Amino acid sequence: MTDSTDSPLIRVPEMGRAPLGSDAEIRLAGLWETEPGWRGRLSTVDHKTIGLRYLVTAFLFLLLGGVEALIMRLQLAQPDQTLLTPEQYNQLFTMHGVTMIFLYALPVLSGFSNYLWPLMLGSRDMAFPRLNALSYWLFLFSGLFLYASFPIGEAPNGGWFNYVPMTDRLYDTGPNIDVYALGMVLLGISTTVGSINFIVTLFRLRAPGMSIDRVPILVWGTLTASVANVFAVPVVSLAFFMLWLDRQFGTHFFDVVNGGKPMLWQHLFWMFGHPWVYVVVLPAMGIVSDALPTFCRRPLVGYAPVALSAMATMLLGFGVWIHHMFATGLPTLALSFFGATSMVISIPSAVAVFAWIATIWLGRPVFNTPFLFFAGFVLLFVIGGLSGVMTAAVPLDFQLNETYFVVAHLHYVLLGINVFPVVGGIYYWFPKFFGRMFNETLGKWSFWVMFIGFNAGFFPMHIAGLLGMPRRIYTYAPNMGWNTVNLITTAGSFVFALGLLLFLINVLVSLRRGAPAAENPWQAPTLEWAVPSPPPAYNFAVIPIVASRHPLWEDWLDEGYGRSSLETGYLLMEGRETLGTTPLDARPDVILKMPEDSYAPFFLGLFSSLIFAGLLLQAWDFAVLMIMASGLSLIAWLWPSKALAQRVSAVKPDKGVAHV
Ligand code: HEM
Ligand SMILES: [Cu+2]
Repeated sequence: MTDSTDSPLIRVPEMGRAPLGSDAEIRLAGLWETEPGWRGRLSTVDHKTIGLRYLVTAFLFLLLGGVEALIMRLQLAQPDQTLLTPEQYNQLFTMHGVTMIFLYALPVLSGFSNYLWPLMLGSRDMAFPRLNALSYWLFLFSGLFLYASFPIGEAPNGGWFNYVPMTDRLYDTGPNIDVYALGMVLLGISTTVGSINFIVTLFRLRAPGMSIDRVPILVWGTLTASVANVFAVPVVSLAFFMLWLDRQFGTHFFDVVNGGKPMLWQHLFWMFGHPWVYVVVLPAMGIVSDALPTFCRRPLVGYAPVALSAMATMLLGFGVWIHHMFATGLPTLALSFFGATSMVISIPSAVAVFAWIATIWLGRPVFNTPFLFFAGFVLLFVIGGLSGVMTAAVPLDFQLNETYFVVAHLHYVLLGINVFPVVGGIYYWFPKFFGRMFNETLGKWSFWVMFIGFNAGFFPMHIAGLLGMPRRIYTYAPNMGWNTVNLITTAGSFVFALGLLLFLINVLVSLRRGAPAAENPWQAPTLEWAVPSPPPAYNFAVIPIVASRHPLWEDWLDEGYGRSSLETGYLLMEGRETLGTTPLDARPDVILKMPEDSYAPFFLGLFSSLIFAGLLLQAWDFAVLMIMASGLSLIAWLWPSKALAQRVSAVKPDKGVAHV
């Protein structure tokens, strides 16, 4: 337990209880609830609403990207098909990649983290609730922006890594690439502000007693990813901005005729792109590390090594980007160095895999739906890891580069390590999100259909690659020997899509008809399961005091840390308030005044997106106007508000009251 004698709090918050229905609880609800109707919808800063919005929006993008993929698979099911023109195929695979990587894979994880972090950490919201709202709106608008030119047949078409010189104005004259370039800069703002919010929240908003070694692994995963984003995203934003300048104003950053450097693009892109791969998998691995133990009825084996492995992966992840460029004619020494680091990076992942397997092995697994998804994930992780190590071998990469082997590998990694944990995670937290249980039978069906469809669809792609089928081809001749594998791949893809559909049906049906869920239907160990399902607007009626890593398992684990105090805690109800604690050992430090709902984030998001629309359409006057409108929204945002001023209490700090 922490000591309060050196607590610098000036106004000592009252300790007490606020059970459901008590005066205090009703007062809290009044303070935190969002206005109903469209006013509330546009102005809310509640992290739970924002989290769900992220999840839903990202899922819609997954469906969109999925439909694009299925159309491509129809075209490739047989040789010499004419469903798509080559240009349409280019746009489809580009938009599919862009959608999945940028509009689905990270945002969906941000959705989980936004919803869950404050609940897991014992706080009433994220550190910067309005910034959180802004980050969502910018994500939504940049998604719409990236899709704006799709209906007129001018969508980005240079592949998701958009290599110059093919994407210079000389070779790609339409608006396609400008949409991609500006859209990515806009999305980059959203990712950056979101990441900063996560970092500050972790270090300042944990419940008292939740020292840094007691946070759930999802928090570690998202923290690591957020730190990486702060370094990686500016690189790619800069690259895309430079490309836009080249295209728009004739600068020569990448244009080789005038001394520009096309290779610079590849370096900048992959310095961002490879860490990004970890950004979209580490939080998902965190989901598994937190949820799997619940179904194994024991704590995760190796908490510290797993948390450290996330960080080690990320650090090494910044030193391997060259492996995307092995075939570009780099010096041999560079090849050996980057080949070696690319192999070394599989070590921390192996640590995590062993930890999960040991947890299953030593536990008493309950084979219900979420468990199936997490166990399936472990298997896919191993296959994806193996094919990854194969491409890290430089000579083999020369052979496999630009073939379907790479397509197979990247889907094992991205679907295996992102989609499966995400769907498992939604099943797992569904009762918490919505206060209802899902249908278990349908859940199991959705898993098996997805799992079988996935392997049938994507495993044969390895073989197509070994048979020499290049990626990004819109059709092939019948005598290449690729007919059977492609037909199986297409059939498998549709089976996988069917499984995903079953999952969605389950969600939609259970939302209305599911049995009511209790607070903690899985008997899980972490704090989010201590509040009602769905959680009230204020999350915690009192800020709890945490004594161990598994606050809800203390009775039977009996680890000797004492008991957490969940019913009695800090009341904090003079306005929207939550407790700020010290970064490492989480001692009470400040009372944080949290902002009220506001329209400013929505309008700032809207106007800044319109700046980019103006740049795209070369409507300079309009862009300037929108810059001014953004400035006004920012002033409205920052306008001093009485509610945010801290009233210093006349009462002297009373050590007894603040005792934790
Ligand atoms: C229904 C599931 C999916 C199917 C059937 C599918 C199918 C495909 C196909 C056919 C291609 C084009 C290959 C080529 O012509 O080179 C492709 C590319 C790609 N896919 Fe998927 N995919 C699926 C889901 C995903 C997911 C969930 C992600 C990421 C999270 C993803 C990321 C990518 C990427 C990054 C590319 C490369 C795009 C490029 O070459 O620029 N896919 N996928
Ligand atoms: Cu890589």
